[in-house]
Amino acid sequence: MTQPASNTATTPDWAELGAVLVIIPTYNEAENIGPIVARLRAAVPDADVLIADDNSPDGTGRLADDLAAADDHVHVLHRKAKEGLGATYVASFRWGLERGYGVLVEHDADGSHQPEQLPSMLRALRTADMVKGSRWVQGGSVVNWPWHRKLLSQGGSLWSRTLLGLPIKDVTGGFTAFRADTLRGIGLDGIESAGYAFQVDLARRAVEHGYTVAEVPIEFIERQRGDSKMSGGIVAEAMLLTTRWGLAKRTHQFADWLGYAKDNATLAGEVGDKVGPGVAKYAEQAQHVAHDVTDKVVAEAQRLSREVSKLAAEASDQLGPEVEKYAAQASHAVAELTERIKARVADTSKGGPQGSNPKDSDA
Ligand SMILES: Nc1nc2c(ncn2[C@@H]2O[C@H](COP(=O)(O)OP(=O)(O)OP(=O)(O)O)[C@@H](O)[C@H]2O)c(=O)[nH]1
Ligand SMILES: [Mg+2]
Repeated sequence: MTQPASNTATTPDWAELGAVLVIIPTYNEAENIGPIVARLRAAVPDADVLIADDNSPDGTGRLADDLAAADDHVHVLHRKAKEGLGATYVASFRWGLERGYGVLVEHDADGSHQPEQLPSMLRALRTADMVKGSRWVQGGSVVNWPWHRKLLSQGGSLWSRTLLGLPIKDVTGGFTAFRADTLRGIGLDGIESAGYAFQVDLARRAVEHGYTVAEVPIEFIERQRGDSKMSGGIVAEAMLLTTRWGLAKRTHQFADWLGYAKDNATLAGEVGDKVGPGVAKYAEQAQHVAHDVTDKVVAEAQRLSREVSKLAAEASDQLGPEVEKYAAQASHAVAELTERIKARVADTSKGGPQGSNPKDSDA
C-alpha cells in the first residue's frame, strides 16, 4: 500500500492538517494532464496527486502512468469504464482515506481550476471543515464564459441554496478541499449523483452534519483544450436531485408542524367527547392550543418567506435587475401560501371543540 509521500522543502502553513492528496478525475484529457500535473507539483510541492482515469480511449491513462513512474508524488487509479464524476471521486476519496491523507482535494484536469490558487484554500481549511473555491463570492470570477453559462451556474447555485437552505454561494463548483474527518463524518455510502448534483450532495451532507464550509474566491477559466463532458443530462440530474432533496427537507419541516397540530386536534376531540358540550373551559383551552399551532405554522412560513426574499435579493445583486421581478414573484407566492395556511388553520379551529357539539366537527 502506498504511503503519502513525505514532506520535502519547507513546511507549508497547512502542515497541521496532514498530507494533502489532490484528486484529478480524467476522461479524455490527454492534452491537459501533463501540464496540469506539472503546475500542481510546482504550486503545492508537498501534495500528492491522484489521477483517477476512467479508461480514457485517448490514452490519458498511459500518460498518467508515465507521470507516476517519473515522480513518486503522482499516483494513478485506473477504473474500468466511464462511470461519471461522482463515482470516480467516491472511489478516489476511499483510496486516499485508506492511505491516511489528512486533506483530499477535488481538482479538474482541464485548466479551469488553477493549482496556484490551492494554497489559499488550504490555508482556509485550517479553520473550516470544508473549503470551496468560489466563483460567486467577492473577488471570485469567471474567464471566457458566455452570459448563458454564468446564468446557468448562478441560477443553479441559487436554486440549490434556496431549496436546501445552504449558506454557500457557489454550491455546484468542483474545486473543493475536505478534511479527511469531514468525508468520514458525512459518509460516502449512498452517493448516487454523477455531475453537478454530486457537488451539491457533498455540500448538503456537510452542512446537515454541522460542518463549517468556507468559500475562497477563485478565478475560474473556461477549458481551452479537449472536449467538455458536461451534458444536458448532468444539468437535468442536478435540477431534479436538488429539487427532490429540497422538497423532502421542506416537507419534513412542515410535516413536523402538521403532526403537532394533528396531535393537539385529536387530544381536543377526545377531551370534547369525554366531557360533553357543556364544558366551556376545556373547549377554550383546545382553542388556545389550535391558535398556538396556527401562530407557529405561520411564523415558520414567514421565516421561509424572509429567507427566500433575502437569498433572492443577494442573487439580484449578482444577476442584475431582471431577477428582481422573479424574486418579487417568489416572495408573493410565499406570502400567499402563508395567508392560505392561516385561513385553513383558522377554519379548522372554528369547526373544532368550542362548538355546541364537538362531534359536529367530523362533518
Ligand atoms: N474519471 C472521470 N472523469 C470525468 C468524467 N466526466 C468528467 N470527468 C473529468 O472531470 C473534470 C470536469 O469535467 P468537464 O468536462 O471539465 O466538466 P465541466 O467543467 O462541467 O464542463 P466544461 O466547463 O465544459 O469544461 C475533467 O477533469 C474531466 O476529465 C468521468 O465520467 N470519469
Ligand atoms: Mg471543465
